[in-house]
Amino acid sequence: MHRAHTAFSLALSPMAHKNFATWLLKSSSSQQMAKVTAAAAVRTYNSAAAEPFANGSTASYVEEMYNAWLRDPTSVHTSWDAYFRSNSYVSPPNLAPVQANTLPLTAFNFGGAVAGAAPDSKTIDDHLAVQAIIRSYQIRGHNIAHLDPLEINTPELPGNSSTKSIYANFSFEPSEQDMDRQFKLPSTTFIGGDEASLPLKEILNRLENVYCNKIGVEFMFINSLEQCNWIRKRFETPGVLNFSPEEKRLILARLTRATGFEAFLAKKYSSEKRFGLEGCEIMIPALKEIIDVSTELGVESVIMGMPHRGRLNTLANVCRKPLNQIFTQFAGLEAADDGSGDVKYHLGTYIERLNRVTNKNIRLAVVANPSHLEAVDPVVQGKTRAEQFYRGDQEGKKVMSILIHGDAAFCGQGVVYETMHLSDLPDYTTHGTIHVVANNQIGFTTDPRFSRSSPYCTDVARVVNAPIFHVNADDPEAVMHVCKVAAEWRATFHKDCVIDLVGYRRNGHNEIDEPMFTQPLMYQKIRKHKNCLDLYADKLIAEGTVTGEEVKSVAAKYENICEEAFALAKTETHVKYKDWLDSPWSGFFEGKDPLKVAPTGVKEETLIHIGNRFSSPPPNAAEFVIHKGLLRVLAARKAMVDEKVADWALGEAMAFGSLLKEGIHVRLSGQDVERGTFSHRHHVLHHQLVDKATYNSLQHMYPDQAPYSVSNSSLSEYAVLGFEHGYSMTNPNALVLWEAQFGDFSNTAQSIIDQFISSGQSKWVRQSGLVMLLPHGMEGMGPEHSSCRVERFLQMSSDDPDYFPPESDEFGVRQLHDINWIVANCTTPANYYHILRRQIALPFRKPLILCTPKSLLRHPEAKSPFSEMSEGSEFQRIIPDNGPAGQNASNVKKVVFCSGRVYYDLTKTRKEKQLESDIAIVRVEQISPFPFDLVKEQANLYKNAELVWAQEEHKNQGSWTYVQPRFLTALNHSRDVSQSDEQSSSTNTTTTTDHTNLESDTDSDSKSKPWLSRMFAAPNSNGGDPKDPAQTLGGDFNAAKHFDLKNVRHDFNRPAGIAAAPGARIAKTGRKISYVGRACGASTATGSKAQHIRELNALLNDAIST
Ligand SMILES: Cc1ncc(C[n+]2csc(CCOP(=O)(O)OP(=O)(O)O)c2C)c(N)n1
Ligand SMILES: [Mg+2]
Repeated sequence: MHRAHTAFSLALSPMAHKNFATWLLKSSSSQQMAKVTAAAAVRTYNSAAAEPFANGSTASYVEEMYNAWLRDPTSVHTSWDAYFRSNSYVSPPNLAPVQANTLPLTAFNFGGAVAGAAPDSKTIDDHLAVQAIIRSYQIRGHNIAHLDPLEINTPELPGNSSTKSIYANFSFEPSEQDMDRQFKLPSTTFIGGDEASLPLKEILNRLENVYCNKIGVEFMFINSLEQCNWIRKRFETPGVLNFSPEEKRLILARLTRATGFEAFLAKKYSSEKRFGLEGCEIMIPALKEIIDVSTELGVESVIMGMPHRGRLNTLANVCRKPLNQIFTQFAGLEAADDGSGDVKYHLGTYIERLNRVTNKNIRLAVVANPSHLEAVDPVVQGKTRAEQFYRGDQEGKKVMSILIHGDAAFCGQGVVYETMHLSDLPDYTTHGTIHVVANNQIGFTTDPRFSRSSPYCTDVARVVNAPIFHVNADDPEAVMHVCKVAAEWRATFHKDCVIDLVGYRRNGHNEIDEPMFTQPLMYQKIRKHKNCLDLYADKLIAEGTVTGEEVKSVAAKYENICEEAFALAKTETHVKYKDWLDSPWSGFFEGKDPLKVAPTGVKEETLIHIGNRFSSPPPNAAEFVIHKGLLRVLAARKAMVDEKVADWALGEAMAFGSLLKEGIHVRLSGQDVERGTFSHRHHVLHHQLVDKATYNSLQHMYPDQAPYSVSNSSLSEYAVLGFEHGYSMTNPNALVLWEAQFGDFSNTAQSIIDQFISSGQSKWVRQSGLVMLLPHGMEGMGPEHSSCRVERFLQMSSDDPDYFPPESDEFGVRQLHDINWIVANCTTPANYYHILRRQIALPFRKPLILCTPKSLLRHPEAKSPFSEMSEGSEFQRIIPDNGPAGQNASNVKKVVFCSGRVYYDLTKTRKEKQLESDIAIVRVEQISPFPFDLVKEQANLYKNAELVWAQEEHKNQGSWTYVQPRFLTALNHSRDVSQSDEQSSSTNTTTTTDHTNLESDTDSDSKSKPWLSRMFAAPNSNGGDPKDPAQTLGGDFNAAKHFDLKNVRHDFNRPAGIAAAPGARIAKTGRKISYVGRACGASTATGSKAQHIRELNALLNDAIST
């Protein structure tokens, strides 16, 4: 523990004999206190938001002081004098009703005072002092609570001096007589139960017990009196910590399982890393208690995110994942199904089962998480939000998330803060998350004093006013109480809260590590420390709740269960990744031809309808005052619709509108996306005179359309991209898009990109159709804001540069099926429209990384006729030259291949130089997977031409290093199948056999009926409606049909794990591709506009010359 310890007992020790009220007025520290109190009083009397400072004693006290000041300004401290002189204080009206928690002095029933007589000033002072002490316990009791089972930290630790000095001034030395005096309890405490007053001794005892024992509650920073009182009541009411014998036995049984599980693994797999929970085993009963109480309060589905520590134990004992499946993970078996898998303490799961305590059905999912600590947090939140959305659970009463953290990661990782800040945003809230910190007071080998600057590892939660419940992990009953309160808090206020389970780590970071190297003293203590189960069993035996025999028999029973599962695991020959899916989509893949893409063109009348709606003001236009500039935008849109052409914004709206019509939910999120960073989108029109009155035409396209959501996000990339990724994983029948403000900002979300988006399917068999919109283009805006670093995305594309897959009509879709993601840079609104629609038309889901334009948004030539979006049209992976050069190919001297907005510069220069017949310009719109077939076709068309690749990005950036080897492979005209490739196809056939086995195997497994998968059926033939509950109960889960690459792969793409071909860099045909453009550069662009223009002109001159 690393906290600012404070010896509150000092308040009772013989310190300077000064009464509290006098101190408040005169002491040197009083100025600060006075300001706080005065400010609080103002808040109360101005009836602003209820605030804990502004209640009880302080308000009455200020009133008293005000009266004194009126009589004699010199009788109060100068700070009060200045304050009252400033007229800031508003005296409460005499007849005003007494405010909640504000007691007039006359309400006190002062012990010893004669009834009806005015109390003397000492009585008043003493009462004020007692009230101040009650309040101090509430505010700072946690600082000296006994939270650390190891008791390593003492109040002597540095960091406590500031608070110590405050307490020193609170000194109130009651005499023995005072201790027996009755003091009226203010309405801000519940320690009295039914008693209105208590002897001082009892008050102090009770406070000490509530706030300084094994629970430390941080909550007084919360800006809601109601919430503060709610918490006070939950902890202060006498008897809250009394548990029935049954409850105690349940805790013991659960703790036995949690402890027994780790012990069993330690026994059977002594040399394996498992990141055991020893020292914090109470986390398992704690999670179960949270889930029990939440289920009782209406929750039906819990989505959890957690790191390595205790993950297997959670899967086994919280989710009740079959133990044999867990043990199989230790056996190092081959996988029977697709997916490269991940280590066992990263895999996800979901389970639907009966909660035996509440007798209600519950669905539990643990989201697969990467090694990158806390990266899963926003993903869990996005998934939770999506599940709430699809269930129509608008207040989060049925679906909730629990995030489990390590102490070092919780305070160290910035994404925790970013995720916390999503917690109360209307389009991102999950209506309260319970955070559980498995606080073992260490991070790998680093002590808290070297890993954080804050007193507690949980301080980040204070920014969102989340109460924080610290609890000693060696006190199971205290832990259960805290968990119950946390679950009730979430159900009552739908806000985040934190449980800080302060325990220790019995072993090293993993079981093979030696902790004595770095924490010798701590581990000497740990070695001598009894484990929590033994401590609790001893306690229950001593108090007669259980017998020693019972304790032993519960442990033996669980060991037997483990042994049986262990024996069963030994009979397994393969692991199955399907067992570790956190949200399978059955009903989506079933019965689908994995190579059939639905058409993306729509009827022209649909485009016209959407265009008209999109360009119209709200129906009540007369009352809805729109900005004049936007009226012009709408008029321009209308003119385009009349001409049947679309610009970028209109093309996008056509894609969204047509998908919404087909029942596909569309969600666009990112910074300033509602208007669009470049002021081109304007999906939300704002009434110029009425706050919060808005109109979003895409929500009103068709009466039975799917919901459209467009949300300006917080200024975060990491958390928001993670959130949208999580959202996209929940239901395949939704188009989820995240837009970066500028493409380069996506690099602050790099771990979401690397750990989830690029690799999600291969690591966790988890598909996602998420679209990342990344504004990209070298437009002289300086080193930033130019490039979305497309080269990085391309570098992570999984297609083989040296392998030309077999050609067929399905070439394009086969490639998409096999790749990890799609990278594209479209140059026309029509192609943008098609690629968005194709995300949904595909029979599987792949993330789409889309470079989007900036200046092209208004470029007069970057427009598309409706004919390119209507029925019969489709996405063009390559846009050939369709001018004079394309029509007379044999005369063409040079073909310039390019991608993105530079196309428009190239055509302009070509026109200026009158080289339209000599130079063809071909646009590669889908960069990855590389359109080998179409590049080959284009090269063949221009048989005699020189081939160049022109790009505006520097040579070491952009697409060049990705396209160059692939061009050469394409120019070879034939597949370069080496000897090793022939072998690889036979290897693949072997794998195929396994798949066949798997199919029969999983048919019998289909009884497991995954819960989430049954919620989402594929859309029906007329588009389907994912909201229709009849549809959400689709077919059974059948893993074999999920990603049945066996139908696709054969010898199509180079199978994974097979050595690549030598990588011919010179085409056998003798043709080559040359680079035209900027030299290598260290930055994405130059900061000088003049330099930028010089470089661009050089590029255009080089490219457009014969
Ligand atoms: C983002 C990130 N950085 C570094 C690591 C390496 N690492 C793995 S565990 C660990 C310590 C974690 O400490 P804590 O959060 O307290 O969890 P504990 O292991 O103590 O349960 C570190 C630094 C990581 N996994 N992720
Ligand atoms: Mg730790």
